[in-house]
Amino acid sequence: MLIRRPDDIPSSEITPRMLFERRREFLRLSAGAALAGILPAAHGALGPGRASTYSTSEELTPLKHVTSYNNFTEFGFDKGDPARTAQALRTRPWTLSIDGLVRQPKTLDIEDVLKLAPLEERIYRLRCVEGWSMVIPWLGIPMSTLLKQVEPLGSAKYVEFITAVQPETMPGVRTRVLDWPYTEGLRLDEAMHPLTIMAMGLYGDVLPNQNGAPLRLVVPWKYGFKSGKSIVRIRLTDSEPRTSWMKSAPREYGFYSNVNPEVDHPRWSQATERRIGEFTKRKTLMFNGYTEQVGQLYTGMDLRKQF
Ligand SMILES: Nc1nc2c(c(=O)[nH]1)N[C@H]1C(S)=C(S)[C@@H](COP(=O)(O)O)O[C@H]1N2
Ligand SMILES: [Mo]
Repeated sequence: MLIRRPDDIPSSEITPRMLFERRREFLRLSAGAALAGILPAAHGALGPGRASTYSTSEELTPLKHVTSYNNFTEFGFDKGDPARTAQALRTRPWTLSIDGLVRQPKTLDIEDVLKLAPLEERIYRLRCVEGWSMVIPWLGIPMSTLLKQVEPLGSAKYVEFITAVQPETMPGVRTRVLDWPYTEGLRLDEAMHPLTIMAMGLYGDVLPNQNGAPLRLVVPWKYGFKSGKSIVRIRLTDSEPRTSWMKSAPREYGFYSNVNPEVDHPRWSQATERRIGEFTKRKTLMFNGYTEQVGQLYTGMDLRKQF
């Protein structure tokens, strides 16, 4: 097999994935990189850019789109707002509390969360409920690793994710569009599923503020809004938590919010999506394409009613 050196390749042929890998190579080589301490020492079990059970091999969405086309209502309502305004977000000091129905409630400093386990690379599709999607190389740890730290009690059935409120830095929280803080929720078995991660980086670097620094939930088979950004607290409960979106529009946003092309949003179809950076629409896949991994979590449920 002929392997071309990057220098031989015209820049028009350089793909986001190649940029991503070069960037990681650069970070690996630069001992002084701020991220050196938190990046995996080796390329991790998955190997660089290779498809695995957990990663898609689809083309990555260019970094410039991932960091400039965002939903982060605390920082404004236009897709371009968070890239500018979220620069004010204070991400240090930062603590994460995990409490509720657990044997060992804990408040962890962000630096300790970063050291809990080696960061793993996961290339996931992200499908927004509004009908667009991206493919993003996340760095994170399984949510189960985090939850095991506090030893959930047998009575714990659900997990609530509570995100930061910084009125001085977040213009959005001075409005009443949502009931702040932005909260989300999962069933405990969904939160413990190996696909569910707490992301701390993307594209081989620390998480940009607009993508939910320093800690952001990622649940790839659910609509993007389930992936709460800038999380400060995780609470285990015995009843289904009410989320910010359920409170604001219960007919439109259910607790499960699994990506499902067969169940329309009351105001639009969910059958197709536009990959950011592309023009033609593609079909939306059941569970965002993760049926093999997560389908069994929902056997016996009527997904039209429990949407
Ligand atoms: N705290 C918080 N988290 C949030 C949101 C938000 O408004 N506030 N928006 C959600 C929505 S609707 C989507 S589609 C994704 C977008 O993530 P991205 O900007 O990293 O692509 O973040 C989700 N997480
Ligand atoms: Mo979204």
